[in-house]
Amino acid sequence: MHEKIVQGILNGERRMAARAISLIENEDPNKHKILSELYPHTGTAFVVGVTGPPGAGKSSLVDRLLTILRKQGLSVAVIAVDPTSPFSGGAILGDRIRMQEHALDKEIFIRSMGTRGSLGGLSRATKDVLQVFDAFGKDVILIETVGVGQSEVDIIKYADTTMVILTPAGGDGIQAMKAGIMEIADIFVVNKADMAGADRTCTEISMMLDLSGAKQWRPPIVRTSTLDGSGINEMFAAIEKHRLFLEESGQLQKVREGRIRRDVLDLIEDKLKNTVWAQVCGSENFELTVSRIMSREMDPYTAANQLLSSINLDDCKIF
Ligand SMILES: Nc1nc2c(ncn2[C@@H]2O[C@H](COP(=O)(O)OP(=O)(O)OP(=O)(O)O)[C@@H](O)[C@H]2O)c(=O)[nH]1
Ligand SMILES: [Mg+2]
Repeated sequence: MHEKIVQGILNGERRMAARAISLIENEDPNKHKILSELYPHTGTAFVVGVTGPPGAGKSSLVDRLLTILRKQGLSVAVIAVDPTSPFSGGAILGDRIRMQEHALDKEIFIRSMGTRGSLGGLSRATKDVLQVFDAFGKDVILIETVGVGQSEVDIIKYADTTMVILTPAGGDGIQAMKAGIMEIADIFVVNKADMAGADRTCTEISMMLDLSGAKQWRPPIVRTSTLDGSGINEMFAAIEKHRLFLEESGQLQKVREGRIRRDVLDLIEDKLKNTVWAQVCGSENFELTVSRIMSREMDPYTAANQLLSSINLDDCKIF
């Protein structure tokens, strides 16, 4: 079955790409074979992450960006990651409405992902779906993530260019904003610039950038309004500029290499952890050991040592 899917994807059959994505979301055992065979055909898509607080206008900006990218003749995929949504396998209603016009375009693939059906973690599933779109021949992949919890930091695991979307109303929030978000941004977008306070938000971001010291790339701050489309061309130009910077400075290679290194280590770590957990936590010996430690008959170091020696890694395989 997997050969048919792989061939279909390489031939540009949308239906087969959708099949592969469902298999990924359901942690189907065939997923690994498909992804392995697709892998030699990946690495050409440019991935743009769009993150920011709920309601900042991420989907509206993605929609505007789609129009520009399509005018350039590029084929695009959109992955909307919603860690708070229990639904997956279709478009989130709001996004579906917002991107309705594009949903009919054969060169655009829009996919929403929620927590359901991604047992291996949303981050892993997102990465796998990216590979499918990449092999499918998409030139650009846009990933929208809501900036809550870990997800906004996760985005740098797969995005080549990360745009952080803020709004004037969120002005106070910028101070409170975790340092993390400043570090991940390659481009700042102050959306809803039609509202009061955009100047102040831009100044605040600029000041924070001054404080964070000189870097090879200083993230530009772009003001946009999706109501009248102002600043959208500038936003696209900023993405282009960053892409050129990555390519010309050799950063793109470097970042992607680092990502591969971490990806492989993550896979090993996850697998090891699950194997060890299953063997240790499930054993009667573990409960006994815990009570021995409680009564000071044993110490945690000695206990860990003993438990380690009983771990069997023969079946510790990814697939
Ligand atoms: N005034 C104004 N409203 C905007 C602008 N862009 C988006 N909005 C509105 O802001 C609301 C949220 O827009 P979305 O594009 O759904 O924002 P989002 O960041 O994707 O939202 P979530 O995915 O729910 O986090 C909608 O009601 C939009 O109409 C803008 O430039 N100006
Ligand atoms: Mg959205």
